[in-house]
Amino acid sequence: MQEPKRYLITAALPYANGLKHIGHLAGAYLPADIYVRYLRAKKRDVVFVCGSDEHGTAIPIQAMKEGTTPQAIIDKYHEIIKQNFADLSISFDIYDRTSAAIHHETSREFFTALEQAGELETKETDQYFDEQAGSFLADRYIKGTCPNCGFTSAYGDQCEKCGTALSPDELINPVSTLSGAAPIKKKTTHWYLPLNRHEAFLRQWILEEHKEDWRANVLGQCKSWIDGGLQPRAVTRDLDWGIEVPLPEAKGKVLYVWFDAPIGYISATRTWAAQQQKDWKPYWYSKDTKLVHFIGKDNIVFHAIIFPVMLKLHGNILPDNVPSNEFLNLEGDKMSTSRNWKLDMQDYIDDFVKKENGGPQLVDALRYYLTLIAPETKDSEFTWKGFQDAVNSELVAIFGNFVNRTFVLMHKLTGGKVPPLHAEFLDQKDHDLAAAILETKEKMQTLLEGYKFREAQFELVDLARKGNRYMQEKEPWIKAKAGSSAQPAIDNCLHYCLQLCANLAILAHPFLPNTSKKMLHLMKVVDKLLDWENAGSLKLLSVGYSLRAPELLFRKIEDMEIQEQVDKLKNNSLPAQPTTATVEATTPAVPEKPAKAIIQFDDFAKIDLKVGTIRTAEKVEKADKLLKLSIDLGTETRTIVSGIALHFKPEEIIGKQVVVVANLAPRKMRGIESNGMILMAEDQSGKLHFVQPESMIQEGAGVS
Ligand code: B3M
Ligand code: ZN
Repeated sequence: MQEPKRYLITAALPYANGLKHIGHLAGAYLPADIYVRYLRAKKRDVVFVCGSDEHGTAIPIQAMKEGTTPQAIIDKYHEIIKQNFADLSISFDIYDRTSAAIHHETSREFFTALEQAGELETKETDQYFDEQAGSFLADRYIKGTCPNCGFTSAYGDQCEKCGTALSPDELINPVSTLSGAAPIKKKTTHWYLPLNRHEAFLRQWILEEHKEDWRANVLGQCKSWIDGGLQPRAVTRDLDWGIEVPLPEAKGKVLYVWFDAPIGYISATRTWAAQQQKDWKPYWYSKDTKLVHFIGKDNIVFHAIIFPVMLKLHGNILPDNVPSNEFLNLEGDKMSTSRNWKLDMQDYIDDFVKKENGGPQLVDALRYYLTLIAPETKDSEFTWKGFQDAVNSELVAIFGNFVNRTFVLMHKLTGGKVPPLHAEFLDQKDHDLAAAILETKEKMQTLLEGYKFREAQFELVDLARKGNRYMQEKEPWIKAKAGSSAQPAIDNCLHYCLQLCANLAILAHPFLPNTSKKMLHLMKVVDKLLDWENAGSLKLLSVGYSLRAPELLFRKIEDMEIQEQVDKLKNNSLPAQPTTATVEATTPAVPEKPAKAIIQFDDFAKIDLKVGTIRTAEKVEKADKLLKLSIDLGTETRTIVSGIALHFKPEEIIGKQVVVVANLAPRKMRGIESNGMILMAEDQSGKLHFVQPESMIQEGAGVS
């Protein structure tokens, strides 16, 4: 492609259904941010769009879990995720939402255009329908026995135990998760995007035109999809959460979330352009726009195959690249939300950034480590030890150290000012350093433009390493002992070191924006210095200019800090397959136990206690301690699995009132999801007693 006139950079729209972890950050958002910051420094016309994906079954399912409405879920998580990105210096030009009116309008217009052009097909199929709830069932709303491993709570699209992808028809004894009833089959019509019509185009465009510049993992997935035979994909769903299909005969149907979500990039561009009083159209229609989608591994086919087909049919430009990372593991295991084996952006922000000794430098520390281990070509692993090493032995000991030494010596040996250069005293080492600066800039540029962020960052630190070596060899502090005859050599050394500092600020900026800013402050120069074209120059700081006193750019990460994180991860994680021995549904207070640590009122206030009435109770198969209870909380009925089967017969507790911890994270026991726990008291003899109101009261009453 010729030098593009403008760049449109997108990062996958996260579902607004929960906190996002550092695997997400490393997968799409951080590399996209590095790329965009580089383009901005090159003074390119660039817009960086992202936002919340607020449709699909993920949202109502989370709402059921949290006992609230889908709208409340998206409102809550949109704000949190948006703030998390801002706190980690991800510099979107807009963080939009797919619930926005303009997005609904853009998506409907898109669908209509394709439909009217005859590019969609309709097909009638039999689909599961819940007669009690009066609605068709999305795959996620159907549970049953996995035909592969026999797990009894497999979903209609996937068995979470053995990982097999399923279709609802394969489930044995399917039941609706809405009502618990067995669903029936009912006829329904849907609109399909016939990908099969576009095979020749996809082969040519992906496997020929992009065989050199797209990453191997992306090409590999595309090839196996195309070779596997492209099928028509349904782009509508029977669901009551989403964008209504703009056809009278499609009443009650919505666009499939993967149809509308990528259109969200277009809607976000429109909103941004309106805010900037710019024309959005060239960004999506003009061939001289370079469109790049940064995504995670599980989004590849949607961005490399399906959305491009939609764009082509709609007359838009196609992505120039779809850089996708592999997965980031954590401390020897896959990151997992259900097992709580993860590090959320929010946790890192709370534990590091917001601490008194934290702040922006620890934002950069995370960005640095995540880029160092970026899973660009294969899965990689985040370990707390690795994080500590990267910060302490690279950011602190190489980069920070070089800048600090330069400033300390400049104040000691050249009066706190940029010393003059004495050309006649320059030697080979000085020339080599100058050459290295220019060479690094060029290398980094090529690497950044080729989406090789890990290697680009390596070059950056390597240049700081060269700076340290140069200073070590020049030993200005030793020369100073020789008296004034050595001053020209000292001046030259510090002059070069200072120019190198200025260069490092420019080159570091895409990766470590906060550090870069702090360096500008130390050098008393303005943002303009950070223009990429300035890199490579040895005339960035003027002779005689006085600079600030040194300040450390980074602090060390202590052993204790990382030990705390490892402990926290292990203590908070949930087992994949709970055993009967670890029943947490009740925590009887055993008197012999040592008293627990003092907590603050705020800690207690986090617990949502409610009065409920037990409506049904039944034994859990092959688990002699467990009872499955349904508990009426007034506005909803909860399933709670409780370890009280050895103490009570199911029939004798029906109708009893209990106190429920209503906001406990859901947890699976014997394949049943338990949503809360009930409070029990244990007496001296080990007998359990219900904790309950003195007399029957309204279900849902709060306890405090
Ligand atoms: N929300 C899936 C995900 O968060 C989906 C991406 C949409 S990008 C248009 O992984
Ligand atoms: Zn299975």
